[in-house]
Amino acid sequence: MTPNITAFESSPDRGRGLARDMTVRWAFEEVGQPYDVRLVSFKAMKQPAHLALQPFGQIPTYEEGDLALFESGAIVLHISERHPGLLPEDANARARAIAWMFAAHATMQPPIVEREASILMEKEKSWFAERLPILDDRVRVRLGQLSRRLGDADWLEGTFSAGDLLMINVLRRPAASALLEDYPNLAAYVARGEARPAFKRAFEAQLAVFTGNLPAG
Ligand code: GTB
Repeated sequence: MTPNITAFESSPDRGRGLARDMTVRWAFEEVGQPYDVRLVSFKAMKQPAHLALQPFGQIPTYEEGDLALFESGAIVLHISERHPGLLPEDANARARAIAWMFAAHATMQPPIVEREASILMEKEKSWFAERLPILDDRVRVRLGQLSRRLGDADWLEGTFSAGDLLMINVLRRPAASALLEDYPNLAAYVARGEARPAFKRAFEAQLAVFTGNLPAG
């Protein structure tokens, strides 16, 4: 059975691959699993049918047979456990790759999302100019730590894993990528991820939703 995911019918990122369906699409492409996409409007995301799948009224969701999942990290973990390619066979290496998945979403992402939300929603506030450097510093602390850990390595734990996939998607968020020029090894790490054929296929697929060039059928 082909799994089905949801994505924005009309993405506010204008096809830049910043919404979380990109993460899931990339994972599918890495493991060679075909998938279907159901596009949803902002209105439909808040209706009971979608809330039954995603209690917070967001995309992406994942459905396959009797299984319905939400949270992009959980979906990528599920895909990685079902198919070879994104998690090492060795139990300890696998556990460490999963630790990096949690690190991406639970440690790196919060200050990045906080900076993003402030830039989007607080720009007109009298205190914004004072707050922004504080938020920048919080992101820089995490970028610096990650940069030191990655060093000259290509990937976080030897071979490319679901941990890298989630981490690179977090670093692609504008609130992080805007600061990456001060961390050349992280900028190169993101570029390496984006150069992967699976990333490119996922990117083209989400872009086709925006341009209207969807494959027939
Ligand atoms: N923790 C959840 C997960 O990882 O799955 C977060 C899911 C989430 O944030 N979904 C967003 C959503 O559905 C889309 S990705 N938002 C609608 C809502 O909450 O009402 C976040 C996102 C949205 C838009 C851009 N953009 O335009 O650049 C980038 C990222």
